[in-house]
Amino acid sequence: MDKDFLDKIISSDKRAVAKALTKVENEENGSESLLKELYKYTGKAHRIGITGPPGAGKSTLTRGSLGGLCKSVVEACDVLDASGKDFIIIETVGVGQSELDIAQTADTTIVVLVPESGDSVQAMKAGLMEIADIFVLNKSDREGADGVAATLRNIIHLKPPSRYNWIINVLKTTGSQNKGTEELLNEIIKHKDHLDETGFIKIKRKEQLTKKILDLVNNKLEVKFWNDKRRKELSEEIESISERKTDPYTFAENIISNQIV
Ligand SMILES: Nc1nc2c(ncn2[C@@H]2O[C@H](COP(=O)(O)OP(=O)(O)O)[C@@H](O)[C@H]2O)c(=O)[nH]1
Ligand SMILES: [Mg+2]
Repeated sequence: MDKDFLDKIISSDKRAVAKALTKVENEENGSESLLKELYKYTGKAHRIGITGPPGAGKSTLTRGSLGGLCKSVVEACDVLDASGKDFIIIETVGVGQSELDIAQTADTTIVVLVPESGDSVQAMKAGLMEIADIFVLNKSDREGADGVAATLRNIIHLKPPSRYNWIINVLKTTGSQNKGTEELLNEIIKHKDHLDETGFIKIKRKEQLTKKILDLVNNKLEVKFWNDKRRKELSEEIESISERKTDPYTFAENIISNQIV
C-alpha cells in the first residue's frame, strides 16, 4: 500500500480523499487493501443518515455537503471518517430497502416528510417510523403543516420508548428559507450527546460492525460459490425444475451439500 497516499488521506488531502472515494466506489484493484489500512483510523466521525421521499427537501436541508451517488456507501463513509471528518451525511431516497440499511449504518437517522396528505401513513408503511431518531417536517411553509406535525407527534407518542430512552421529536423546517435548520443541527448534536452519555453508541457501533461483517462474508461466499461449474449445473437443471421433475428446494440443498468445486 502506498504510504504517501494513505498519509494524505488521513491528513484530509482533498485530492487524495477524492481519489480514494472513486477507488472504493468503483471497487478498483487495491480498494480492499486500502480499506484494511484505513480501518484503524475510522470510528471517530458521527454518521447522519437522512431519508425520505424524493423531493422532500433532504438535499436542501443538508446544503453544502458532498454530493454524489454511491453504491458502496459504508466504504465511502469509512474513507471520509478516516480522513478526519467530524460529521458525515448519507442521503437516501426513502422508498425501499436502502433506507433501512442506512439506519444500520448511521448513528443518527433523520426522516424527512412533507405536509402532503398521506405522507405520514406512507412513512409508517415503509417502516420509517421504526428507524427515525429525528423527524423533520420540511416545507412547513405549506398549508396543513401544523396538522401533519401534530399527527406525527401523536403516532410517535404511541410508540414504545426506544431501547436507550431517546425521545423522538418532530421538527418543522422550511429548508428553502433556512428556517428550522439551526434547531435541526442542535437536535442532531443532542442525539449524538445522548448516544455518547448513555454509552449506547458503543452498542450501536458493534451492531453496525456485525452487520458489515455479515454482509462482507455473504458477498464473498456468494461470489466464491457461484463459480462457472455451479452456474452450468444450474442452467442444466433449470429445464427439469421448470417442468416440475424436481423442485428448487431440493436443487438448492443438493448444490450446497454436494460441495462441487
Ligand atoms: N416550499 C418549499 N420548498 C422547498 C423546501 N425545501 C426544499 N424545497 C424545494 O423542494 C425541491 C426538492 O428539494 P430537494 O432538496 O432536492 O429534495 P430531496 O429530493 O429530498 O433531496 C427543491 O425545488 C427545493 O427548492 C421548503 O421548505 N419549502
Ligand atoms: Mg436530494
